[in-house]
Amino acid sequence: MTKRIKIAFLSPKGPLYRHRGGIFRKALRPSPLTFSTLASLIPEDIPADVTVYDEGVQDVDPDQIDADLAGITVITGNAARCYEFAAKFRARGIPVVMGGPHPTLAPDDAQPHADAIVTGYAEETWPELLRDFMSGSMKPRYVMDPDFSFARMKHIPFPKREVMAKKGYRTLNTFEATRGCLHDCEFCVVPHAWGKKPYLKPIDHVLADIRQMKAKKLLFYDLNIIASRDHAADLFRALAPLNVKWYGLVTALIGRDTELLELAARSGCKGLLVGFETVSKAALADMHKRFNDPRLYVDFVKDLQSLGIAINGCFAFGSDSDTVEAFDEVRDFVLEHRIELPRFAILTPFPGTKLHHRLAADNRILHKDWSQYDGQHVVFQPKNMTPEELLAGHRRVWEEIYSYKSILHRISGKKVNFFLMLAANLAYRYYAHRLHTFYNCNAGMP
Ligand code: B12
Ligand code: SF4
Repeated sequence: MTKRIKIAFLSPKGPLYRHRGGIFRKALRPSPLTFSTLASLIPEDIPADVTVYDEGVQDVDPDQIDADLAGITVITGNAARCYEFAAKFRARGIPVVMGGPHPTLAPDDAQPHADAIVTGYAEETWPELLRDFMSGSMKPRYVMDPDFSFARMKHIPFPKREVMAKKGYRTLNTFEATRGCLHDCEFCVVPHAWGKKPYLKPIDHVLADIRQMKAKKLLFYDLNIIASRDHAADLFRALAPLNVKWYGLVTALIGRDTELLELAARSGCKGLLVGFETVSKAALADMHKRFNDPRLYVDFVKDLQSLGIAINGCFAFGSDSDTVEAFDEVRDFVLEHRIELPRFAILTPFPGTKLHHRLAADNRILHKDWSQYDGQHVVFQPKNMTPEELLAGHRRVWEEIYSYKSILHRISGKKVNFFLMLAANLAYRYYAHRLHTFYNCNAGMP
């Protein structure tokens, strides 16, 4: 009989995302799909006990974890902490497997810290790795086949959300209808990590998953749910009769497609995360994101608001065209158009991205302390301001936008759910006014 194995899945976190802190007793975080997906892919003939340790919602002491195999998910911002955890497991003879965006983007960086790394999506490679592990022949690296698609999987299992249950997430109702994106924004990890194409899940499968979860309020983790326009339209049509409320991520291109936007609204869309990035045409050109047109933002925002869709608007500071004026320009846009839930990042040259290569070629990468590659630190030399100005301007915008007065101004008297928006704004406010306490740093430099 095959021996039963204990698999510990770990998601170490950087300080801002580590559990505790915040104003609410329960984490507002929805459950990631990483480990529920990996758990569902464990072949049936490999009996395994899976335990998930997520520092986003619990304290984790790797020295106390008993396992035959540790699987760690690594994003760049938490890579240093992942490596710390991995060293502790390996010192006790527990083999470590790493996967996720960072090993995919920078495999040679992750490799020395793990017994095996998995790059790209792991639907095919993780089961193969487990079989090799059971036969004592685990290889150091498993690479996603470039032709991987959901269509060629014989069976797509539903994520095993029970492995995430009772951990204090706000909801387990997270889903994905697609992965990847077809655009090629210079700063984005997605085209480099997974190629410029969307990976589409069959709509029947997505709907069956939503039904079996009896989900009425749900979140799509898709990086750009409209990456395939036809798939998105079919999905929205199919969602409509379910009478659900959903939240997801899109590009501003949805604003130019009235039919798609109305379909989204009719299907129960109540909130969209939109990458506006900036209100400057020149900065958008720097980012290779010319498909965003700031002249159309105003109407787009109005359209979403009239459909009762709340906007989680994302902005990034630090492009080559940005001067110190950029902070006030973005702040004024957010206030004037009353973006319900804005968030601001400092442009971050994640390894592997075109932005990273360009800045490295120009000798503008200040350091590779990955713990500061989190969108909140300055890790490169900006063109038209100093690193200190970039850090200070970004912080100032967070603080000004998350004053009580600004919160009420942005969310009152709208079609969106006021109490939900208030709770989300207060949670952001907590961090907005404490960024410096989470990051005990000087201009982002180590
Ligand atoms: C939930 C989420 C979070 C959560 C938790 C993420 C975590 N892992 O710790 C929170 C809110 C904490 C978070 C924070 C941030 N996030 Co985030 N997040 C996501 C999100 C939306 C969903 C993750 C998910 O469930 N995906 C679905 C699962 C099925 O896919 P997956 O995780 O990629 O896993 C597959 C493979 O990668 C692989 N795999 C992954 N891990 C492992 C491990 C093993 C052992 C194996 C074998 C395989 C494997 O197998 C899975 C099946 O194929 C993703 C976007 C996305 N859609 O993936 C971004 C994403 C991971 N986040 C990203 C970023 C940039 C951030 C932030 C910097 C954002 C910010 N500005 O604050 C911070 C990080 C700060 C920090 N210091 O750590 C980037 C990663 C970039 C990078 N270079 O690392 C992503 C890809 C989004 C993007 N558009 O670029 N995030
Ligand atoms: S549209 Fe979004 S997900 Fe797609 S490449 Fe650009 S930033 Fe990345």
